[in-house]
Amino acid sequence: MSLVQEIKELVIKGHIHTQSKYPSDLEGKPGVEETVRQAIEQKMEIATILRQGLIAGMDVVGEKFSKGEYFVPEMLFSAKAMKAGLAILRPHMSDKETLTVGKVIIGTVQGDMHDIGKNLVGMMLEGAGFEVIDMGINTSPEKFLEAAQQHPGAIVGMSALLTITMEKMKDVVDLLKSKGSRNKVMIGGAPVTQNFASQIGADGYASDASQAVMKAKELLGIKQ
Ligand code: B1M
Repeated sequence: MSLVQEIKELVIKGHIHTQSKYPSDLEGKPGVEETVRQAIEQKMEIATILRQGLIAGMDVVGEKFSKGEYFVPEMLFSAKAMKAGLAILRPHMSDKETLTVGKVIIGTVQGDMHDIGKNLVGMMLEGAGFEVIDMGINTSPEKFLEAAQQHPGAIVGMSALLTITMEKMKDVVDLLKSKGSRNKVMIGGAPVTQNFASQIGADGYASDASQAVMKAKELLGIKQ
């Protein structure tokens, strides 16, 4: 197997580094970190490592999640492995090689402290080449507006896990509209539905992290 293929497989399996105990059959064997370092030492093109290794791996993970072959824990390991590989690669990337496909501002809405799903969505988006601006939890409509104004082309992504806090999403959409924002808005979280998204005037809804990647690409007109 070529080195880049190995990186892809290691991302799919979520094996971060030699000491990682997950998955148990790979414990003690090189993970994404060591393999990405090796590829850099062998002067493999950075864009190849990124696209055909890390991103290609996360694409497969997204597909597996959509088909119900992977669940949240597997996806989290893969996303962490992808992130670890990206951290090693980043200092070697030129602007051209970062291959950012678009920007997404993402935050959990005001009054809501749940961030596991939001973080997973953020990691999957990064894995797909998006620049992610993470606003954290308990994000007020004003903070979303400020970020949207700083990044006019970015998607504003909101997550809510509580039926009472999902109402805050409407406040953000209304505030953005009242200020003439042209940022697209994508929402998600366990109580959120497509119906609710349509009701409040959000541009997109995604039920899980891999759907979020597809929806973000669709909203920015990026070929899938
Ligand atoms: Co809370 N909690 N919680 N909680 N909690 C829920 C959500 C709840 C359903 C549990 C229950 O009662 N059965 C319930 C909400 C009921 C409701 O309103 N419908 C609840 C409650 C009531 C509360 C408190 C009020 C409890 C209390 O204090 N009395 C309190 C609220 C605090 C607050 O936010 N103000 C509270 C607190 C907490 C903890 C702090 C203990 C902890 C959060 C830790 C953290 O996030 N750092 C917690 C947890 C862990 C949960 C459960 C158990 C799990 C949530 C989770 O992480 N799921 C949850 C019950 C459950 O869901 N089984 C529950 C895994 C995660 C990967 O899924 O977040 O859905 P999810 O994200 C998915 C999709 O929704 C989607 O993609 C993700 C990945 O596939 N998605 C997006 C999410 N965001 C997206 C954004 C997008 C697109 C897709 O575009 C931008």
